[in-house]
Amino acid sequence: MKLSRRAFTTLTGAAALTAALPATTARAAVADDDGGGGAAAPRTVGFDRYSLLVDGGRVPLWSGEVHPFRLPSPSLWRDVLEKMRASGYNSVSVYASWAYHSPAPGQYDFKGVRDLGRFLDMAADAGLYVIARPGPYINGETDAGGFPGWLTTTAGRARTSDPTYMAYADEWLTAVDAVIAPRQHTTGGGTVVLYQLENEYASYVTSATGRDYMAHLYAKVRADGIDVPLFHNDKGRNGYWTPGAFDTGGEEGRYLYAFDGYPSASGNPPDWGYFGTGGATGGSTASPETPGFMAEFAGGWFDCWGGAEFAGAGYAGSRAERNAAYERRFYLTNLANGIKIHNVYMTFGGTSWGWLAAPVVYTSYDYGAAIDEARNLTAKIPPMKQVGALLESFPDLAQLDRATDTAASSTDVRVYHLTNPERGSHLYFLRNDTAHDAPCTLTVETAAGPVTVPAGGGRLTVAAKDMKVLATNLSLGRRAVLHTTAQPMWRAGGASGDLALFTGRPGDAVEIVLVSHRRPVVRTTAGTAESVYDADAGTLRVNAVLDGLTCVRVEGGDTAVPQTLLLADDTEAAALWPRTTTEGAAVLVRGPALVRDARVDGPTVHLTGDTDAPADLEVWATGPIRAVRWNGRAVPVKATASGSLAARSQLAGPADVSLPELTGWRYAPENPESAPEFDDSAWSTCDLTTTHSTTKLPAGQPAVLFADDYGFHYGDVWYRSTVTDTTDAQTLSLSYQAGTLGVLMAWWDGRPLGTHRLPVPTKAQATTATWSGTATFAVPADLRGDGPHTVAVLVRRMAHEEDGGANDAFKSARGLTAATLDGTPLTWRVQGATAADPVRGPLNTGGLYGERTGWHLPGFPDGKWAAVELPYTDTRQGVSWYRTDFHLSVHPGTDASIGLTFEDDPARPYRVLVYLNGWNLGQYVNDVGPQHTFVLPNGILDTRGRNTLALAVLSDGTGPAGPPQPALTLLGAAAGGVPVEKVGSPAYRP
Ligand code: IPT
Repeated sequence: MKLSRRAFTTLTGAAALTAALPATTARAAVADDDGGGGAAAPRTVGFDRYSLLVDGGRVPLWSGEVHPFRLPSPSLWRDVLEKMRASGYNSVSVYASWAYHSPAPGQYDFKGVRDLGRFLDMAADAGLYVIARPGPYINGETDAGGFPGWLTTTAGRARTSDPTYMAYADEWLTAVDAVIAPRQHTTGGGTVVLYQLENEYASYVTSATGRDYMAHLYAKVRADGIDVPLFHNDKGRNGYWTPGAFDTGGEEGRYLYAFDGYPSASGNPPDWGYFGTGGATGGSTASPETPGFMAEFAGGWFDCWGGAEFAGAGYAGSRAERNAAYERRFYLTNLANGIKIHNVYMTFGGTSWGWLAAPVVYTSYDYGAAIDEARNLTAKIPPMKQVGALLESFPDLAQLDRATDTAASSTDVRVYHLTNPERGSHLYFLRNDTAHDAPCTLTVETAAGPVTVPAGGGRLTVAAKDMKVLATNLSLGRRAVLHTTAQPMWRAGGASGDLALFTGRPGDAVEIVLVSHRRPVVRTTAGTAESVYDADAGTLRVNAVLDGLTCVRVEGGDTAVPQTLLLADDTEAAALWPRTTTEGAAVLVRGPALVRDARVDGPTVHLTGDTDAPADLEVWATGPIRAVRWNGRAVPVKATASGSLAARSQLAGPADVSLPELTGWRYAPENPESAPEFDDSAWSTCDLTTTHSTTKLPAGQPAVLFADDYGFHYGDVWYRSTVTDTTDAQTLSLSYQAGTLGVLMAWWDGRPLGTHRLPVPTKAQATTATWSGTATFAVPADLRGDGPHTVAVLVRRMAHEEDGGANDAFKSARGLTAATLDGTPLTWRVQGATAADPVRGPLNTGGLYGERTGWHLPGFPDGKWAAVELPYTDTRQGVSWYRTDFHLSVHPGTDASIGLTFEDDPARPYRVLVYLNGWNLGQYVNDVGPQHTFVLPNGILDTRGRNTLALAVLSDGTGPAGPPQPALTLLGAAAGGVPVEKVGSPAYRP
């Protein structure tokens, strides 16, 4: 074997890393420039066909989707963002929901839980680039796909060049762009590097309507000062809205093509055609001059009411279906296909609190994502961290061409062979689609010619339904890898030594061959490894079977600076936290559940992070360090043979969290609206005769009854009608539309007539059906006769449809659509939610009497309500409220994530709106499910103080309505966390 030294570049540690500087470093550099008064280098975001170019340097984006509006506690945004950065993501992608920020035309709210700018600032502080996706249309399983309720009543087709719609869209864009523009990497002080114009806009691709709309959005966003590259998210790789497809004012070079992918997890990962396979477009990507850009790729999937999507297993089922091996197999296939901007939808799904959820989903939007709804890092995080660190620390992956096809010795293994044209490195992505492990050998290209690996004999294994990356000609800084069968994860170099980390499945036999023209000293300081020096070839071969952590120290030889090789199996890698500190030095920390931040100050490493149990702490650094501080406290350490500092004793885990039982319940029945004597004179009269709804006014109906047309956009609506002569009255017929699981209840002179409910969706129906129904009730014989008589109707309207087809589906009516007594229409008054809560926003409450009167709020005087114990058995048709206060005293150093859990006999037909301190945190539907636990976000939940819980229970009167005794449940606990500020929760005022 003969080694050509010139076949690949061996860069020094510092130079090799500059191309992939994390955003914090970039920000720090700018701050210095400003402070020093010197001319700052121009800040640019561009791209070529390989990758994004930030300030001229290649940056592949490894991004995760998070929706600030699905976590109504700004302090916790920081928690999630820091967890992402620590877990290898370098970007976060965010939808902004127009509806969430706009209670009415012309009104835009970016305060409190709606402070999008604060979220973007936190992302920058955490060192994450931002992909901004503010709509106007987002979809995202949100009510009306993110369109505000008030837009349902406007003229003109949405998502087209209709001038009325575009004027409203402009209004939103003006408001949201004022938040985003100052936070761009280019012209602002933040890290926004990309901006999405529209989402899966597939309906008007070939018409002027669509082209004009897209051109309008492009011009509008530019006029608002958005200067970073713009893109559209194509629903699958259709080649829609590629550069040149619409007028970008001659700026094709500042517009990118992007697409999304949600392939079945049980099939094989698809190729996207970038490297000439799998595409219908003649062997190239749909947009050959722009980098492969996956604006969304499935990081899980959503579940529907009734849980049909995961056979009742809920989001645990989603997480099992798209697990860690799925992530490796599908995401590495994406990278092998040349994707360089990769966004995983969702990475933290959060909660569709209030009335945010679209008809297709229930309250939890956990999504089976890598970070769960309770903010825990799941088993899906380690692969993300492994790949994220690989992309960030090995510039080889930022620029890849397809290389000569090659095959492994086993036909079970599919090989993608790529090469970096500038660095001479080769990457082999090996995938096994079979259900059994596949041992094989592979002939790889190295600077010393072809080598069949493992060179030391035996075979390498690609696990069943899994994928891994092999590499050759890879610089570690001062030394170089000729080939490795262990997946490289991270490297860093500095004065005290170079560090390199490799990973794989537990039990994997791996081989790493280093170039070393002179014989080095090799010591295995942790675990077991075998090393063989070949003086003729000038190589050092290291073989090991992955089992926890193996540490091999290579000293002397070609350089005096030691090289530490760390070989970690996945289990061990989960507790390894590589960090490039703001000073440019790098540390690798082993042991804790999370390392949020690392700072090197002289000989001291300052670390912040979390432990979820007593944990080891061991620190490697590329510079000379002597002391370690953890969350502000000095940790006694000793130097190890592995070149690290290790804590002399374990870090403490979290304090015990004890949660009180919920007692002291107070009870009040509601719905005075059903009683004949109720005064509805202040309600709106249903007197409109025209509507912009896509639902036609039913034949024979003199007036529009749709709730939206009277300004009631979310939650429950009441209707009342007075009937005079009903001597012969027989049948009351009530037609309504309400979204999945909608409910209608009716009363005649205060007496319950019954309940009608829309069915639980099947898997197929969950995303398609409109959900309307007609209830017919017999007029009670003893309540006929001379009037007046009163009909009262409550409609639980669940959500507006989304508008994925750009066909105004979100304008489909909600509430009553038609109402007749023996064929004769009635006249109605209607009432929904009163003025929007200025703090909690328009989606927090509907039109229940208790909601209109403040029964959900802390401080409401419930002293005269009846004291009850739960479970309380109430069989009324209608609404009842239960309130209690509870006190928590979680240790201040503990981040406890707490939920509220309901368990009951599923035969009981009732549902519960859960109000914590006045915030509507979701809807429990006892006889449908599948959600039983509701996450109570800290900040709204006071973990060291008093909280008010109010439950609004809606029952159909056919059986015991509960509710059961709910329990506070601990969903996660860590010592550490972020400081949590209280979310404003205004109390009741008479
Ligand atoms: C894609 C949407 O862009 C996104 O908003 C969300 O709805 C996601 O799906 C599903 O969670 S649409 C894709 C499934 C074709």
